[in-house]
Amino acid sequence: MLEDIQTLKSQVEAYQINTPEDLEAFRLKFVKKEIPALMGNMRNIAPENRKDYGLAVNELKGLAQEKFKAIQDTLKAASLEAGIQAPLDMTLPIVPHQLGSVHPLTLTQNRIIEIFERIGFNVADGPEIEDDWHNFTALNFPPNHPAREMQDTFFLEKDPDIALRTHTSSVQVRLMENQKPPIRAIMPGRVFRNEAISARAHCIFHQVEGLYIDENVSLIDLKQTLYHFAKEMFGKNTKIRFRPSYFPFTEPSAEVDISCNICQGDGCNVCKYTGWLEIGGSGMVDPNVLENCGIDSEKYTGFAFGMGIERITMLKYRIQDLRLFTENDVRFLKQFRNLV
Ligand code: 2NM
Repeated sequence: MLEDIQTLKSQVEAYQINTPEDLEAFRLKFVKKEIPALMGNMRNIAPENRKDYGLAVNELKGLAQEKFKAIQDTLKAASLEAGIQAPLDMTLPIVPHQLGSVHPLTLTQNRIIEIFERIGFNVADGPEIEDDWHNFTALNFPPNHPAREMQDTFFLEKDPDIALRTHTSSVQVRLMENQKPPIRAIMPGRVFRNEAISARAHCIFHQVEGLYIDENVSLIDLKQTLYHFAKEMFGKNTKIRFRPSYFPFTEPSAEVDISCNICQGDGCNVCKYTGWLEIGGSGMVDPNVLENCGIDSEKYTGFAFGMGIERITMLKYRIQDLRLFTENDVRFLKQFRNLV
């Protein structure tokens, strides 16, 4: 039996190939037919010899494949040199040109900017790496506030005064320090919190915060501004409600809800049968914060608000899992192809 393999091996080695047709004949004779036939003989081999036999056939198969590949390359190179190419079929349909799409978070951020720019807000940005003053102290966070703990904030190991910003309020502090009122601006950007990644949380996410400081700015201005935003973003029938809350940097403070855009307030599993969805927080800037930033709190008042861009995007496009935003699965991303 091993002799059969030897014979075939000699034939493979001796086989003359000069043209693509010879090559195809070689492939059909050895690779497709005779070597597989030897393989098929396995059951006629005594069990104690099967291993050697299998190895020998496999070796022969490798030899034939290598010879095929080597000659195929040589023939291809030769035909290219001679200027012979596969004929171009001008009737074939063209390969469609695939355009990329704008990321859903960018879509939402752009829309938010557009809505606020139209009512007179500027867009500001600032550093993602912040010091304690801009991220916490100026914002009225007491020294022992839980947000200042390692498990909530990413601090620089060598210098605990430096951290990745946990909100874009730090940009608002910089703005208030450097600009005289009236100030009317929003700050979209990346923020960082030391959290485990899940369907609802990520350690990197996006926020947009807004700030309006002038003489006589009141809670009515805050409510109307956010009401306008909600209608522009989620449709003109959207309602808004404020729930009293607490933030270190605002007093009074309120959580902001919109009427559920899925059940229109009737109650469904998205709004947990409450008819309302939380979109962010807000309040009147605490006089301490104004003073910390060099603004006369006797003369000026202001409102501020903050919301998560991921959350707004999930509500608007009914996305169930936050992780889709960072996985770059084209099947997800291309659904936003026609939106700008
Ligand atoms: C929020 C909620 C409420 C806020 C406050 C300030 C500042 F700098 F003026 F004090 N910026 N952003 C604020 C207020 C942010 O996010 C949920």
